[in-house]
Parts: sequence; C-alpha cells; structure tokens
Amino acid sequence: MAGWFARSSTLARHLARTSSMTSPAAGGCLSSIRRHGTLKAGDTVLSPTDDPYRHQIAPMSKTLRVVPRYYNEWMETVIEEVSVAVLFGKEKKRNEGCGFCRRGGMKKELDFPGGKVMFVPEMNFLPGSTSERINCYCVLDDNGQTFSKSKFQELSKEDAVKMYIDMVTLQVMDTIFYEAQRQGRISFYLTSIGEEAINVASAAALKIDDIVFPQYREPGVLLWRGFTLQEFANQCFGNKLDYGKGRQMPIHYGSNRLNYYTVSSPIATQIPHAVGAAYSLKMDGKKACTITYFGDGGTSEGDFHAALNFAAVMEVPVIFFCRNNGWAISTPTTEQFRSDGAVVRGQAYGIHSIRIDGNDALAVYSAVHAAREMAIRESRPILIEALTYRVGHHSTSDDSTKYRSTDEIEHWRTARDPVSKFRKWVEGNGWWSDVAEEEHRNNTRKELLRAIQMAERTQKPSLSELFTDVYDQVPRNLQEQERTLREIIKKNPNDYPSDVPV
Ligand SMILES: Cc1ncc(C[n+]2csc(CCOP(=O)(O)OP(=O)(O)O)c2C)c(N)n1
Ligand SMILES: [Mg+2]
Repeated sequence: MAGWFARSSTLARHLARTSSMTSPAAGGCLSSIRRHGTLKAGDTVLSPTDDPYRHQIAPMSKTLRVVPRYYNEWMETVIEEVSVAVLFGKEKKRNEGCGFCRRGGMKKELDFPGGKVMFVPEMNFLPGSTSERINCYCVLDDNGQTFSKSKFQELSKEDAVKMYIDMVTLQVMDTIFYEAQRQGRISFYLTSIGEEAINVASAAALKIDDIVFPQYREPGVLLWRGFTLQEFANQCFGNKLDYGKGRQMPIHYGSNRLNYYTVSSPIATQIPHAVGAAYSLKMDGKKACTITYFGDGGTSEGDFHAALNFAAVMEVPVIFFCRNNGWAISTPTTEQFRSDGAVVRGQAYGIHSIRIDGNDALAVYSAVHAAREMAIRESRPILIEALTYRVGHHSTSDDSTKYRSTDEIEHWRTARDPVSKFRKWVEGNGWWSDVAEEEHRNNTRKELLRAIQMAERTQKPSLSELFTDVYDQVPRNLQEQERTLREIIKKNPNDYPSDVPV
C-alpha cells in the first residue's frame, strides 16, 4: 500500500495542487514551524491535537510524508522543492488549514482514485444495515388502479392485452405441465406461479435483438417472443424436435431464433455470460442490451459478484434482473443474506439499481423499459430487484409445505396475485371481459393438450445424438462410451426405452 502511494501520480498531483493553491500553514503547522525554526529534511511538523495528521519533510527533501494519526503508515509522495516552500512558507489566514490539517472544523479531502474523499477525525464504522429499507417502485394498487402520482410507461391496448393473454397462457401451461408430471408423463417440472408479471412484462419492454440469459423460472419471456406451446411440449417430452435433442431435463428451453440462451440450472452461471455478451454488443456498436434473470439465491454465488463488478467496470449494457421471491428452495431470504436484499448490492458495485414490485405488471414494464434505454444509451449495467413470491413448490421434487406455512402461500396466491391485479387494470380500460377470459383459457387448454399428445407421439432423438454437438470430432473416450452403451443395451434390451432409436 505504501509503495502504491509513493507511485501515485494522483496523490502527487493533489499535493502539488494543494501546496500551490491553498497555502498554508495556518495555525497548527505554522506554530510548529516557528518552534522548529527553519524547516529542513527530516523535520516533522506536528499539528495541534485536534488535527489527525502529521507532516514530515522526509530525508530526501523533495519528499513530503503525510500520515493520519490513526494509522502507522506514511503516505509518501515527491513534490517540487518550491512547493514545499510554498506549503510551509507563507501565511494566509489563521485557522485556514494547509489542506492536510484542520482547525476550527475546516474541511479536508483526499484526491483518491475515483474522486475526492473527505477526511474526518471521527472513527465511524458504516452500519451493516440501516433501519430504513430501500423503497419499492409500484404503479398499481391491489384493485388494479394506478396510484395518483405514479409515473409509468404508457402501454398500447394491443401490448397490454397481449401481456395479459400471455400471463394467463403461462398459468394454464404451468397447471397442465405440472399435472403431466404428476401423471408420470414427463420427469420433472417447475412452475412460475406468482411471477407471471415478472416474466411477461419484462419481456414486453425488451426488443427481440436484446439477448436473454435466463435462470429457469422465466418461460414467459419465451412465450412473449413467440415460442409455441408445441415447442414447449417438445422440450418437456425430450422428443426429436426438441432443440436440445432430449439431452436435458424438462424446462431447459432455449431458442436461437428468439435470442434466448438455453436454461442453465447450475445457479448463476448465466450471469457472467450475459455480461460478456453485453460487452460484445457494445464492441459491435449494436443498439441492444442483454438481460439476465436470477433468483435471490443466485445472488449468493460468486458468479453474481464477479459479473456485477465486471459489468460496472467495463460499462456494458446489461440488465441484471433479480427475482427476489423469498425462497431458494427451502432457504428463506432471511438466511440468504443480511443486506437489504439485492438492490443495495448493485449500488455497492457502482451500478444504478432499483427495487420494484414484481407483482405489478406496469411497474415491471416501466422499470425494464427505462433500464433498457439507460443501458443502451449510456452503455451501463442496471440492476432491478423485483419483490415477489414463489407461490408454487420449488419444483416437482419439492414439497414447500414442509418448510413454510400454508397461510403465507395463500396470502400471496390470492391477495397479491399479479395476474388478477393486471386483469383489473386491463378490464378497467375496457380492453378485456369475462367472455374473452373464458374463451382464452379454454382455447389455451385445448391447444396445450393437443401439443402434449403430439409431443408424446413424436419419436425420441436417436441414441447417436447423445454424443454430438459438443466436439467438432467426437474424441476417442466418447466413442468408447458410445460403443459400451450400445453393447449394454443389446445385452439388456428390456431395461432400456424401446422408443429410442438405437
Ligand atoms: C451451483 C448450484 N448450487 C445448487 C443448486 C441447487 N439448486 C437448484 S435451484 C436452487 C435455489 C435457487 O434459488 P433462487 O436463486 O432464489 O431461485 P428460485 O428457485 O427461487 O427461483 C438451488 C440451491 C444448483 N442448481 N446449482
Ligand atoms: Mg428465490
């Protein structure tokens, strides 16, 4: 550290500037100088007791050493001999201070990389938390009315209705796929119930050139972009039309066509990818950004922190969208972090950040719209923390009533349901009706059941696909694994699915 200070051109510039501009030697310094007589190399100039600094002309007379009393290390910097003279040679005003010492409440500052830092004599530790929590931006009240002073991005009728329709489609899709898993037709599923506004309204505020790096609870973004129910079903059933060729668990959707990277369930691994892709958009001069979604649990991963810091320093157009839904499987946020959620972490990394009501579609839409504009126009990352609740179990492998109360779930499912809240607003505008609702729900149910039947009947990808798409040329160890697998299947044909072409 001391070495760094010695080389710091900033500190040197500061000292030179201070010495030539402020002049000097007010009270404390001057009286010490008088006591010492003429200053020479090695002299220490002690300030009065209320001053936390000592100055010393170092053995090399061109070096001025400064040390705050509370520390042991001297910060050294080379200054002009003449500046030393200016610094200690002239008297201007009593009590003015020389820039490093203070009398009578004078200000002092250190010109440190990143900006000026005030010196204070008090030893104040920053509190780990404050009693007041960061506010939450919202637009709609529980009756679907906009608050009188709320500022939000205007929505066309067409977009608002499509948003509502997609939120309902997502609900129907979750219900039917969940049932399909319970019937043993697919191996796994995970719902987005309670987070429909986050899914659809955020997608609506983006453009198709913006690249999406999802966690796994954001299929509504794909839905908005035009992924069909058949495409969802093909992936969940892992048939030969699945873009991942059946090599992933259900819900690991991805689409090249729709700029949606394939779901990566190792938590938070998508976050640095979004930053790298945003950097490439910036280098190519594209008018687009990336967005990455992650949960409250994801913010505990190292990848989250590395990504935020990298994005801030490289000034890239990425939106970090944290779905703070209260739980990471069975871990509540109170055991996840001691900070005021994720929003303060964005600020800690130097990122513009906002907390919003994730169950308010208009707030989500407006915040993402503004974030996108800022990210692209100013080439900077933005963090959005959306407060919401995971109403469903974590996945079909979980029973959340084992670790949280049914009252809590019911409260969020009913009183804070984002879909009915948005419906009230859309209906209030005269854009939706009970008849339209019933028709849409019935049609979606039928379309989905057809898609599921079709996906189930479609052939599985052939066994050889298992070994493709990673290496340009399949390496020897994988060739050997394929041979072994084929031999085992031949010997035990009844233990392997008959519908997979070998
Ligand atoms: C690196 C890693 N560790 C652990 C897991 C197991 N795991 C799967 S989901 C999950 C919880 C994630 O919670 P959160 O990020 O809040 O997202 P949510 O499920 O609430 O949407 C965990 C721990 C994992 N997939 N990857
Ligand atoms: Mg969570």
